[in-house]
Amino acid sequence: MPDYSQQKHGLFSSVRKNRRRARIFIGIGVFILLALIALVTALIYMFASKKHQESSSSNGDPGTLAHSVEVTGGDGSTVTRDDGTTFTYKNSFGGTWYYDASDPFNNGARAQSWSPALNETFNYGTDPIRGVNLGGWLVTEPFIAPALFEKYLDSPTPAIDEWTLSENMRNDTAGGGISQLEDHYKTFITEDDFAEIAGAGLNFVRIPIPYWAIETRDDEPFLAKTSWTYFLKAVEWARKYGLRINLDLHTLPGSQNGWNHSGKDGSINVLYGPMGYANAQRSLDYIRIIAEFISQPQYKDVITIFGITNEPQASVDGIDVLKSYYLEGYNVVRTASGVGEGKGPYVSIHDGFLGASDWTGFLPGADRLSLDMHKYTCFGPQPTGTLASMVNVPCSAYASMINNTLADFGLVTAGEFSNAVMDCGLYVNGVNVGSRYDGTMGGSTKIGSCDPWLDWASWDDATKQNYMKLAKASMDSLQNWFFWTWKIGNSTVHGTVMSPHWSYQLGLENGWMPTDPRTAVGTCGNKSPFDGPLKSYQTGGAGAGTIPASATADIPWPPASLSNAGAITLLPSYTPTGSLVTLPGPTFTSSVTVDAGSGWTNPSDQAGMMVPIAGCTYLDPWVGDANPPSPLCSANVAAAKVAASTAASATGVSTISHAVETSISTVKGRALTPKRNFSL
Ligand SMILES: *[C@@H]1O[C@H](CO)[C@@H](O)[C@H](O)[C@H]1NC(C)=O
Ligand SMILES: *[C@@H]1O[C@H](CO)[C@@H](O)[C@H](O)[C@H]1NC(C)=O
Ligand SMILES: *[C@@H]1O[C@H](CO)[C@@H](O)[C@H](O)[C@H]1NC(C)=O
Ligand SMILES: *[C@@H]1O[C@H](CO)[C@@H](O)[C@H](O)[C@H]1NC(C)=O
Ligand SMILES: CC(=O)N[C@H]1CO[C@H](CO)[C@@H](O)[C@@H]1O
Repeated sequence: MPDYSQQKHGLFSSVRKNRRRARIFIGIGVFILLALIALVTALIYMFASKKHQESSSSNGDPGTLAHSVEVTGGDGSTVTRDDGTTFTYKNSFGGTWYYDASDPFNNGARAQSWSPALNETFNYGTDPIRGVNLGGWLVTEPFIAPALFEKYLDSPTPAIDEWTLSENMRNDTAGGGISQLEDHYKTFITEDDFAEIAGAGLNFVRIPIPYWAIETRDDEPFLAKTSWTYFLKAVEWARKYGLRINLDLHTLPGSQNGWNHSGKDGSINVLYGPMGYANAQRSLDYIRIIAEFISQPQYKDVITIFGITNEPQASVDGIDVLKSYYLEGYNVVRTASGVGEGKGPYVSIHDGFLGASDWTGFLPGADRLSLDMHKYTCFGPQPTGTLASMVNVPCSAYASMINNTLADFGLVTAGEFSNAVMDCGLYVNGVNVGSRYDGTMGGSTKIGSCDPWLDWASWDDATKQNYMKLAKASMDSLQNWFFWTWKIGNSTVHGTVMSPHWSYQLGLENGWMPTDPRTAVGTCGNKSPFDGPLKSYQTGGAGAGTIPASATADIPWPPASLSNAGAITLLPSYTPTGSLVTLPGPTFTSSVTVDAGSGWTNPSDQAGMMVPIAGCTYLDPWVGDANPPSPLCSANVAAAKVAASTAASATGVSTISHAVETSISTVKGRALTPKRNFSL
């Protein structure tokens, strides 16, 4: 029997609390009901008389009106989807949805009785985060949405990442062109998934989005801006079902890790290599634009965590360079949001795969900084033992580390983990890469066949029970977690899900993921897990935002040099003279006028977008190994740059001043057009 008593918001205490709450609710409920009856009567009367005035032949339909005031409900209630169709809400955990067309930003929904409603305080460090990723949706991945890629496997340039997928789609106008991506956004994740996620006992979703949700430049083939519209739908669906969002910026221009899921498989060009500084400047703008949007009062209580960069490779960039970038990213977010609880999101930084100890003591006093770790065991040496022998591995590997990090660093989340103990699964290592486990990956030695591990329809009860134990051991030891990922799509070639260890939904449907994730509590036998409170500044309380100068002295932005590139002063850089880009809010079909915000929280945050300097030379942002251009800029621009940076360092400002750059572009009398692939 799991030890629920170790959990502050555990099953038993919440039952007692809920009885008390239930009595209060019944009282409030009766009052609301009476108020509603009065309102409906008044509305029907108004509607009927208005109709009567407009046209004596048309009949007002009070039934429709009465229906539209059903704004909330729990288990068994009928929900009207945003497309007007209906379904029955299933949530046996006391969750209530909430949607009122005349008050669409109402945050009254609650995912479960034991999770705070969106308009209540979530006590980070005490209230457990139980989440799933919506991977492969707004950032595609071959192993999550294989059908998209399988269509273009035999093309001259096979689709292996979203870059080549987009190129293939654009060429394939007969097959739907690039709008096939929007079809995927429309169908892969829908409102029903959000309802199901709340009904599965989960209270958070982590949503990867690409930088091209904001814009693309030059010949970047990605579908620009469209995914933002679907992210906005996600926000409104999360709001409706009481789920909080961890927004994860999953791709940066140039790629921060060189992996397929960063947009382009190949080289790292952020904080590394000759375009590493310019791409980071551009990325920080995207972080700023997102932070300005999500910190608005309409959104801040739904999007409460912002992962500013997914999986940068610290061992490649160097930890100090990464720390400089994170400090700048933190400052960018806090400039947008303001400081202290209620002002914008937690700023979540990925550990760069270094482990918690490298981050202990990083930015003490920082306002709501959280550490993100991705815990996979399947990409290293492959297991030779039985599944049963591995189910408790997460307990020994993570439990005390996470426990200590919560006490030392502050909030630590496992932004990703899965049920995979070996690297079997279609495209799990990339398209046409094969697996270590069955020896099909270059350089690997076969341990066994992947077939039985992937044939989930034939798994026996013992196998399912072992995966269940493994999942619970991960959940219990990681404490605040996001399973990767909610859904794996079918392969068209195989007609089924080919990476079963990565799909929460498939596991729920087939009996190897817990239908009540609270049952994971106690799996690892930790009798006194950290359960808060976090230090005051770590939750936006007293002292938040006061970082001692000694903690930042060695990590200036920009750093003095980058790996595989050299001194920053010799690398291409942008200048903040571009027009600001803001993100639009959602539109509502209701005739009621609602303020969806301007897209920008802090009106005094007005520096321009980072754009090329006229007269300077740039490499392709995705260039890989190359020498920086030499000379970087034509002679008169170079002289102005030196004068400007001297002036800037005198005032302690690290970027070239707006005025100087404007005068450069005026003097040169040229448009600020980006230049690429200049000869070296
Ligand atoms: C949350 O919203 C609901 C629905 O409007 C409301 O009844 C409730 O009082 C609100 N709670 C708080 C703490 O504001
Ligand atoms: C798309 O078409 C162009 C022009 O025919 C071709 O050069 C390019 O290689 C094609 N791209 C892909 C990914 O097939
Ligand atoms: C995969 O295909 C099967 C059979 O058509 C279908 O029942 C199932 O819902 C599909 N799964 C996903 C994740 O789309
Ligand atoms: C976890 O941390 C808490 C509080 O920091 C501590 O009291 C407890 O002993 C730790 N438990 C384990 C198993 O490390
Ligand atoms: C080549 C490459 O980048 N492969 C990665 C593609 O994405 C999968 C799943 O996220 C990774 O496991 C691969 O390493």
